[in-house]
This record gives sequence, C-alpha cells and structure tokens, in this order.
Amino acid sequence: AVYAGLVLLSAPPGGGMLLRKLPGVSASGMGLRLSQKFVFLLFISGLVTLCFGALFFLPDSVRLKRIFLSKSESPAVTAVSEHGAREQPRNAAGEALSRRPSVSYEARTAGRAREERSRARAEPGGRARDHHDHHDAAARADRDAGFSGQSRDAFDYGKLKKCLFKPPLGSDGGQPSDPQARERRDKVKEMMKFAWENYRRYAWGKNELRPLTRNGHIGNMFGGLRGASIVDSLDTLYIMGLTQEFEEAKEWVENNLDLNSNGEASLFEVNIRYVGGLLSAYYLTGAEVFKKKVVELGEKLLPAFNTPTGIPRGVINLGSGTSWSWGWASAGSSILAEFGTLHLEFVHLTELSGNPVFTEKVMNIRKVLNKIEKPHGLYPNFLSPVSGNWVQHHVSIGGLGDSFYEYLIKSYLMSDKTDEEAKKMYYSAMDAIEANLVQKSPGGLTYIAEWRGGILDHKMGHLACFSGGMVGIGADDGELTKRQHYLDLAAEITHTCHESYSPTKLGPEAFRFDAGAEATATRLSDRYYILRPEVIESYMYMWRLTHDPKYRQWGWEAVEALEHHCRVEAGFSGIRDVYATTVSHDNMQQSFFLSETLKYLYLLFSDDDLLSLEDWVFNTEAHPLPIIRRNCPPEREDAEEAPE
Ligand code: DMJ
Repeated sequence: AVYAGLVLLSAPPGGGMLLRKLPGVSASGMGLRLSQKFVFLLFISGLVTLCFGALFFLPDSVRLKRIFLSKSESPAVTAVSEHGAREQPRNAAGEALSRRPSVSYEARTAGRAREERSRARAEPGGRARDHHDHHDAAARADRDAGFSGQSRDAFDYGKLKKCLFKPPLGSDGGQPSDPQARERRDKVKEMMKFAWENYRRYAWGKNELRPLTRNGHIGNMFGGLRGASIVDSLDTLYIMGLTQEFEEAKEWVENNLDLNSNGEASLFEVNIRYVGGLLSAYYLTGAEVFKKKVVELGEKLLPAFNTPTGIPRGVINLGSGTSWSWGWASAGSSILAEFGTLHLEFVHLTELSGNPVFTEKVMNIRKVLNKIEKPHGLYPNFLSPVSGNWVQHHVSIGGLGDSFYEYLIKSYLMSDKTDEEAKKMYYSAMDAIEANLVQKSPGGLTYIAEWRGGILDHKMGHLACFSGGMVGIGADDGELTKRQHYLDLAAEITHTCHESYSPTKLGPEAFRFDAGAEATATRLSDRYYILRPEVIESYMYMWRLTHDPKYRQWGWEAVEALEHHCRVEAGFSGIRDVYATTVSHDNMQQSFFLSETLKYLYLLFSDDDLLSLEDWVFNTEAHPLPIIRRNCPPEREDAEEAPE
C-alpha cells in the first residue's frame, strides 16, 4: 500500500510536493470516487506508519523515541539485530572503526529521571524504603539524575570494619615470624620505596615513570586522567607501612586528581586501576575523599553501557560520555576480559553510594552471557554489543579472556558465597576449559592452550599464569570429589609458569609447547617481560593455600632477577628479551608493578593475616576489596572494631 501510494506524490520542477492529477481525479479531494478515497487514505496511513517506523532506524533514535514513547524504554537485554543501521563503520581491511559515539547517557535518562522523581514524591512514603530495592522509584530517579556521591543511606564504615574476621593489616602488620621471610619482605619493601621515590622525583603526577630517560609517561589509556601510579600504589604503600608516602599520595588524590578530563579512556583500565585503587584505599582507611572520588568516577563510566544489549563498549570519553569499540576489535565487538572485569568494582560502587545502577549494569552483562549459546561451553573473546552475539570463536584464558573467569569465582567469594549464579558460571566454564583447553606437554607440563574455532594453539601467555592462583582459590567450593583435583591443577599450572621463568628467572610474554618447545618463547617478539605480576600472583595464592616453601623460594628467585635485570638507576624497567645475556631495557615502570608485582611479593613473605583471604578478594589489579557480609556474624556485631 505504501509503494502504491507513492506514485501519487512527485516533486515538481520548482520543488514542493503536490498531488499529481491522474485521469479521472480532480485536484480537490471532494471530487474523488469512494475507491480512490480509500486508496488515498491507505496511502496516508502507510506514510504515517513509515515515518513512525523510520524513527527506529535513525542513528540517534533514542531521543526521538523518548518524545514519542515517553513511558517506554527498550529493554536492556535485547539480542536485537539493528538492521545494520547501527553497525560500526569499517576500514578497507574490514576492521571496525567504531568511532561513532553512542547516545549520551544523560540525554537518554534525564527526562525519565525527572518524571520518576516527581512520581516518587507523590507516592506515600515515596522515599526509598530499602536502598537495595531495585524497583524503588526514588532510587531510580536519583540514579538516573546522577548521585554525585551523595548516598541516601551513608555507608557504615564502622560496621564493615567490625564484621571483618581479622584486622586488615593482621595482628602485627603481617610480620612473619620466620627471620628469613622477614628479611625478604623488607627487601620487597625497599624495592617499593625505590620505585616510588623515583616516580615521585621524575614523573610525579604523570601516569608512569620512564626510568631511563627519567621523565613521565602519560599514554592514552586513561582518558586524560593522571597519576595512575599514585592511585595504583595507595594500598601497597599503606599495607607496607610507608606512611609518609601514603599521605603524599592521598594528598595528591585530594588536590590534584581531576576527574573532569575529556579524553578517550579504556573502560577496563580505568576501572581496574583507578576505581579499584580508590575503592581499596577507602576500605583500608575510611578516608571520605577516596569514596567521593570513586563514586564520581564510577558515574562517569556509566554511559559506556548505553548500547542495545547493555554490554559496554571498550572506550569512553570521560567528558562527553560518548563511547565506542576499539578499532582493532573485530566488527565493533566488545572484549570478554574487559566487560567481564567490572563486576567486583561495580558491586562495591553500589555498596558505597547506595545507588543500585552500578550493580544493575553488571548483572545485565551476566544476563546476556547466560542467554547466548556457548561453543562447547566456552566463552569466546569477542561479543557484539549491538546484537549480543559472539563475533569470533577465539577462546583464551590469557589476554582478552583472562580476568572474566577470575571475576566469576571472585564474585562468588566476595558475595560471602551467596552469588550462586557466579559460582555456577565459574565451575561450568572450568569444566569446558578442562575438557577443551587443558593439555599436557610431551615433557609432562600442564598448560592451558588457546582455542581458535576448534583448533588448539599450543601457547600460553604470561597473562594466563594468573590461573594457577584462580584455580587454587576456587578449589574449596568445587564439587567435593574435585577439590583435590583443582588444587593439583592449580599447582601444575603454577609449576609450568615457573618453568617458563628461565634462564634469567624472568618469563617471556608468551611461551609455546609445540615443535619441541616446552614453556619457551619461540618467537623473538614474545620474549619481552614488562614487570608483569601473574606468575608471582599464583605463587602468593599457592603459598597461602599450601604453605609449600617452594613458592616463597620461587618468589625470591623472581626478586633477585628483578633486582639484577630490571633495576636501573632511576627505578625499575621492563626488558626486551628474557633470553638475552646483555640486557636491553624498555624504559617503562608500569603502574601494575607497584600495585601488583610488589604487593604480591610482599604478601608472599608476610603472615596470612595481612589482608586475610577470609575477608578480602583482590581485584585483577591486586586491589583488595572486602567480602560483603549481609549478616555480620553475631559475635562480631557487638565486638570492638578490629584493631590495627
Ligand atoms: C594488569 O593490569 C592486570 O592484572 C590485568 O588483569 C592484566 N594485565 C596487567 C598486568 O599484567
């Protein structure tokens, strides 16, 4: 009917639309016959339908939809095919360019927020009855308008401290009774002090130190935010008792951490380093400044979730709220390890702010993941935030996939073992990984291969070496019959990763198990070491779980190697080739060296009550977050606050 009607319209040479005179039809509608009137009416209604329908195809249709459909909102989880209109632009190689911003979060929500706020006020008892009630209209209204760190029910820091089983810093700052461990721990503290002082002297306020050229590095990962090494170091300084350094860092956050930046940031990196670092600093010290900053920053990340599925895009402009996918990610996809590594921090943002939106966003990610079919039960690394479908069947427990799995088990642990969904997802992912990826090399080393559409790539990245620790901390809550098996698997993976640390006792970025290789890098381009923590992280967890002295011994080997190969006059640097006899430095002291590598080493040589695993989980950047206890054990409710 619409196409038939279109013949009635044409543009005259002078422009403008008019009814063309057809045989037997007078220009005035009055002279039309009944059947002609019917056709005309059909045409008009078709036209209206077409225009209305077109709203849904326009790139910025949400705003228009709001005008026409003010009460309704497209559901967050819709595996919609957006008819190609929302597909990302591509370059000649077919890679997604994906720089088209998504609709601004503020614009989308402001009107709805206003409406809901007035509706909430009109309701009897319209104030929030329970800040965990996700359906509370007032809560939603405040959420959408932006909480700006003003929580309706102030977070009870005193209660949190009381409900910990152990004081955060242990009974004596985690001081080990074994004199050798004490000496080694002191050495690690000295390394931290050295790394910090050089950063402070040459790169203060920049993101990272360039120790050879003695200047600062800003980079483009943090969207104009500065001081990544400061924020990443706060908790390490604090637990090591580097009080003056911690106070300086805190003062910088207070006076200089400017969140009103306008650059393009990695949602993942800002979350794990800045959000994670600030959350930990708050939980350890109770200083309000950290809470205020972290909630404000968390709000700035929310627009990244503004996609048809609610799966966030990887890059966000912190100023405008526009977001897009990485240019290198195939077909405008989002990366599993990025959108899957938000849960711990976002749940804590809700805890601190009383604002449910953060938790809702990450719970929605789960919902999407649970809905789609997984090849052999595995989670591929690339997912379209538009359609909610996998884009490529590449599976890896290393880069692009890694911390997604880590956050499943840690979500369960952080929920005081109440988050059954996370538990189920973790153990079924583990089943799939064991069935499809876990391999034994001819030399008897256990490793986790990568999977490309069913074909195994017999390599393991340094990043994948965190999995020894992960499988270890997940052992206790697995099926009874599999607990010992998980612990053995964790020990085997950690052993393999230790084997890769040779001959310099530092390990390459990736190592292989084919063509005669046994945990060695076969490509020149894989031989670098950038001060990464993952192998040491697994030593730390395995030490806590087994107290097998070999883990402390392996950790000490790494300390000596770091001192020997990576320490330069003005800090620590990564190296270009772990097999070379003459060292070549990369001139970068990564912020994760201070937040993770040195912290895990320090914990390895400390008593287990320093940041006890009964009370804390570490985010993927080693920032400790407290286990959320809905019900504080009764004996602790009335107890004195856990003393420092
Ligand atoms: C850190 O930023 C985090 O551990 C992340 O999960 C992976 N990469 C680095 C350290 O290697």
